[in-house]
Amino acid sequence: RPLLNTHDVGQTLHWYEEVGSTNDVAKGLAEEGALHGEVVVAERQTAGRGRRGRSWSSPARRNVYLSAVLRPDLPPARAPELTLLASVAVCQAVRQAGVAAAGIKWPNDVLASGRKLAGVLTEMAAEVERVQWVVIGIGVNVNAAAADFPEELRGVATSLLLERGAPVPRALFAAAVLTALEEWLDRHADEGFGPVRAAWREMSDTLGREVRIRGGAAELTGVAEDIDEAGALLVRTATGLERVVAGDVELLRP
Ligand code: BT5
Repeated sequence: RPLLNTHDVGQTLHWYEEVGSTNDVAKGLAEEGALHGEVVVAERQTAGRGRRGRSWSSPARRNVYLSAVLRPDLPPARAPELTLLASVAVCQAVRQAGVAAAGIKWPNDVLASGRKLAGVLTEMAAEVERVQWVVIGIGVNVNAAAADFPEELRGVATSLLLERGAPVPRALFAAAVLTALEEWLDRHADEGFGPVRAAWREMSDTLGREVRIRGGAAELTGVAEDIDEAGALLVRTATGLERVVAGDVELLRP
């Protein structure tokens, strides 16, 4: 069985020793007409990005930093489904790599032992009706040791190495992520969001938990009950059920 078991995703690979952000490189390629499934991967990033202008710590040759150009046949309003889909693919690959207890924090984090192991950053360009391209950026801490993280991330971030106690070959792991990503994209194209939603629920570290949501339309606290058919988080608050489409989730109790 080949390492990379895909038709499209990752079959064209743009490899860099160093970039600012793989998402920025992938967006440039997408604008120039890159095909569905082209992937940018880098050994390190000097300006790795999270959401809302936050940064992504990207030490050299320890972790996986990659971005896939996708051309899904979707209206722009459904693009958020792809963030959840990518989180499911990453969580699946992480579990296969031996971290069985990994789970997903809505919308884009993969956690283990309550610490962040991976993040997903989705960006897109759309016309009125149709998505032109989506870039899905994935950062996974693979072989980072505690000392590879900046001070402020110690106790907040973890890696496959720290969770398993043994290193994981990065190329093998990246191939597993891309293979899982394509499997879920194919399934999403054929069957819609339903199967992704079911897998997300099973992998969720968020549902049933008391959460505080910040950075979205409003700040609120309640119990995360479910995700809806569009991937929005449904939170039961003292005053009713709130539908959250964007924001940062803080898990309030174990
Ligand atoms: C994310 O943002 O989690 C999305 C991260 C996406 C990174 C990939 S790497 C390849 C591609 N190219 C890019 O430039 N980006 C993508 P957010 O939910 O906003 O979380 C950011 C927060 O996570 C930061 O403010 C830190 O608190 C924390 N953080 C930063 N680096 C981390 C790391 N390596 N591991 C764990 N947590 C980290």
